[in-house]
Amino acid sequence: MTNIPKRTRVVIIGGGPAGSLLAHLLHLHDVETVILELRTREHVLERVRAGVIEHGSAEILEHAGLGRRMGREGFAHDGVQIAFAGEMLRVDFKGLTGRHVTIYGQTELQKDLYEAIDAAGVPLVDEVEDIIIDYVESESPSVTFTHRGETHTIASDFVAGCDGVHGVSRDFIPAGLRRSFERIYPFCWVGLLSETPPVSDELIYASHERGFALCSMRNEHRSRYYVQGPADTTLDDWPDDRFWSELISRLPPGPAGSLVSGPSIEKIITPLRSWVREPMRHGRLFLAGDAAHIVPPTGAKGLNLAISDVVYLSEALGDFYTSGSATGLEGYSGTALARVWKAVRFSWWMTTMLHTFPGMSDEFERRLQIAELEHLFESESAQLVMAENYVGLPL
Ligand code: FAS
Ligand code: PHB
Repeated sequence: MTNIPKRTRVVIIGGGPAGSLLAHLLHLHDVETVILELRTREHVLERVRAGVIEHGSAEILEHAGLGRRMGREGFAHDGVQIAFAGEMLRVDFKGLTGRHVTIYGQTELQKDLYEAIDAAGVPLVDEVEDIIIDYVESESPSVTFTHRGETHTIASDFVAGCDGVHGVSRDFIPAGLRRSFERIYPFCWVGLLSETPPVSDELIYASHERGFALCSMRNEHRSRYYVQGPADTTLDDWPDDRFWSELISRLPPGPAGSLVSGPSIEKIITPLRSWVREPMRHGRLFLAGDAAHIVPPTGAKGLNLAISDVVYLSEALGDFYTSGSATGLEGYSGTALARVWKAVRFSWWMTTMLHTFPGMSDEFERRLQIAELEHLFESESAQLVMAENYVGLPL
C-alpha cells in the first residue's frame, strides 16, 4: 500500500514514460515528486507501443543511468529501408549524420523507469480517479483525487500533466487561454506482434497502392508489423491470415518471399492524427508528452517528444529549486513547442508521402506523392533531411 503524502514539490499526473521519466530526472535534481496513475502498474507495463529511440533520447537515458539494459538488449540501427514501386532504398543514417537510432520496446523502457523510481522511493499511486487540479495560478497548487474510495489532496509547488492522449490535466488550462491544432488522417494502422524472426535487420517502410506497411521488430525472435487500414476498421476485420497476406502483398519480392508469419500475440488498431495543444503551461501547471501533442507513429516521434519535453521541464524545475531562477519555467512552453512542431511536420511528411489516401480522386496529389518518393530515392540531400529528422533533431 503506497503511502500518500499530504505535500510534495511536484505532483505528476500520469505514470507512463513522460511521468515516470520526469520523476526520475527530478529525483536526480533532489526534487521530490508523487506520481498519480489511473490504471494499475501491471496494465501500464503491459502496453505495447513505441519501438524506436532517437540518438539524443538514448544519450539522455544513458546519462540518467537508464541505459544499461537498453545497451545490452536494444539494437542500434544505422539505417532504414524505404520500399516503393518494387524497389528498396536504404537511407544511411550513419553515413549521412554519423548517428543511429535504437530499437528498444517502450514496454522494456517502462520497466526500467519503474525500477528506477522504486529504487528512488518515488511514491506511485495507481488506480486513482476523479483528478481535480486547483490553484494553478497561485504558488501552491493542489491535486485532489480518489483512491480506493477515499479522497486525498496533495499540496505542491507545481503540477505536471503527463496523462497522455486521454488525460484530464490539459483541460485545467482555462478554455479561453488554450488552442488546439489538429489533422485527422482518413486511415489507421493495424499492428501485430508475433514471436517470429524479423523479415529484415532494419525497419522497412513500404508505400504501395494497396496501402502503407511497416516491418519492425522487438528482438531477433519477436517482430512488430503494421498495415494501413480504413479509418473505421476493427480487429474483427483482421484475422491473422488476412493480415499476413495483406502485408506480404505490399512488400517488394525480396522481403515478401522471406517473411516468416505466425500466430499473433497482440494486435492493435491505432487511429492516425496530428494534434497539438498550446500553451503547454498555465501558471504552475505544465504539460508534457501525449497530454499536449499527438503525432502519427509513421515518424516514430511520440515517445521521443515525451522524453525531450521532460528533459526541458526537469532542467527548468531543477534550476528553479537550485537557483530560484524561473527563466526556464517561463520559456518551457515555447522551447518544447518549437521542437514539437518540427516533429509534427516530419511525422505529417512521412505519413502523407507513404500512405494511400482513400478516394484520392485528385490524380495531381498522387503525382506529387510519386514525385516526392522518386526524389527521395534519387537525392542524397533529400535522404539527409529525412535522416536528420528520423535520428532526432538536437534538443
Ligand atoms: P502515455 O499515454 O504513454 O502515458 C500517460 C499515462 O497517464 C498512462 O499510463 C495513462 O494511464 C495515465 N492517465 C491517463 N489519464 C489519467 C488520469 N486522469 N489520471 C492519472 N493518470 C492518467 N512513439 C514513438 O516515438 N515511436 C514509436 O514507434 C511509436 N509507436 C507507437 C505505436 C502505437 C500503437 C501507439 C499507440 C503509440 C506509439 N507511439 C510511438 C507514441 C507513444 O509511444 C506515446 O508517444 C508515448 O506513450 C507518450 O508517452 P506519455 O506522454 O507518457 O503518454
Ligand atoms: C514500432 O516498432 O512499433 C514502430 C517503429 C517505427 C514506427 C512506428 C512503430 O514508425
